[in-house]
Amino acid sequence: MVTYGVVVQFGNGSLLKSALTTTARWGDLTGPAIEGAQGPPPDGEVDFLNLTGCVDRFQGVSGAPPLEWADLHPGVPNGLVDFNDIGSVVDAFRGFAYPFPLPDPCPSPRAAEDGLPG
Ligand SMILES: [Ca+2]
Repeated sequence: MVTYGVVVQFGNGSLLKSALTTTARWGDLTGPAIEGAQGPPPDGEVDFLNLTGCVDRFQGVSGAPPLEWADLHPGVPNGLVDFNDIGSVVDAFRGFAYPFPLPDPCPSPRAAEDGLPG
């Protein structure tokens, strides 16, 4: 899991104060069902539920996790959920490390909190 600070810079150069967000654990794309929720959010566990969630997204099943959560392969999402994504969930379930290069470093969370670039 990685925490990012997000800062928006408008065309006039003004900055919108940021928010911090943390990625889900590798392979964790859903959690237990929540009544009335479409695609329950990740719960910190990588278990069989995540595998079935990815298969459900592949098959277009109603209530499956969103594409953005199930698109685990390649490292830069390709907008598709296919057998490579399902295989990535299996690999994560088996305890394999995240296989893709990490993105370039982002500004520190403190700089993001202050609304500062870089
Ligand atoms: Ca994919």
